Amino acid sequence: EPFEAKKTQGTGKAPVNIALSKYWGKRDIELNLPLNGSVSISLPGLGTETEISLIEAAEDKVLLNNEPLPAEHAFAKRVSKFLDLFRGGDNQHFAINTYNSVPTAAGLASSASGYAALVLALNDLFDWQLNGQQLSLLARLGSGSASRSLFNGFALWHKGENENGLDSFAEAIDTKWPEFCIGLVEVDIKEKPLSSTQGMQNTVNTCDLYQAWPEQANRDMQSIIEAIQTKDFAALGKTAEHNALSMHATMIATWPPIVYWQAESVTAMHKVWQLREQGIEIFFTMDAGPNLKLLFLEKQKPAIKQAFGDIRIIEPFKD
Ligand code: 2P0
Repeated sequence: EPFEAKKTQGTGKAPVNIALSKYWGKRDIELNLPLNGSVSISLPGLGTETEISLIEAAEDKVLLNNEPLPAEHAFAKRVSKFLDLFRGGDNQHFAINTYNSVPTAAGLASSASGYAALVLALNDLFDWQLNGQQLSLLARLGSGSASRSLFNGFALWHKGENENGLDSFAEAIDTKWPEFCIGLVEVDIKEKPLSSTQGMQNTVNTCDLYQAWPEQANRDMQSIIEAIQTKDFAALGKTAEHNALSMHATMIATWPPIVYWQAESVTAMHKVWQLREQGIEIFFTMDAGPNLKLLFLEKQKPAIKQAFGDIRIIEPFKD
């Protein structure tokens, strides 16, 4: 009996992740099957913790950071639709309490850690004892990038070839890189104006430049995997920054245009390029929001702090 609770409450915890080569565009919208593979790094200490239990009620009860959400709230609706996959019967509903230690939807993908934590909580509640690949596959059904949040360190999400999606899951790349640092330049943490789900749909449908994307993305993914394995930071940084800017180029060439950048985002980019001209190895990546994520090695920390002030610095293999 797959949907019989083995305990009164299940819990799960998962980190957010930042893609070094990005996921942008689906070949199957229902199953969240991507048009290209992607590689990410998880940020320990930033993420989601979720508790889940079964209730006899007419609908699910969803709490976000202890705030009950109305059933018609977009987040509650999306979670309930995902939970439809796991109901034992019509009157079987869930109470979910989910805590985010990142501002929701600020471009630090909380949907990624959210669905990964939710799948871990379900696995705990129902005692499925699934492995990382199986958990990743289920998390992908909630949100594509969630497939990568089941793992610490670097993760690789295989695009997969099958229509059923059974080969589209992520796995850990088991290279540890203690000197690897990420700096968070927070330009704006307000809710983003357009969801990634809608944004990538619009891009696939209206952007002529998008044709070139899947091929570049898959090439970048291979380069980044190689750079991780050989600890070639210059190659990793260059490929990650170019990949992010290429993704944003497809967004900008979408109609209606998708421009997540703000003026301060561009100012921060120029700062990165100036530092590079001075010989400091620093690169950036950006997601569906205005914030920059700086990529650098530990030895550059003083220079980064001097240039960017008191930004949050994450050391994924030390924190
Ligand atoms: C990424 N992003 O690879 C890319 C880069 C945003 C920009 O994955 O529709 O929230 O839930 O599968 O996973 C954000 O997209 O989209 C994302 P859905 P998701 O991190």
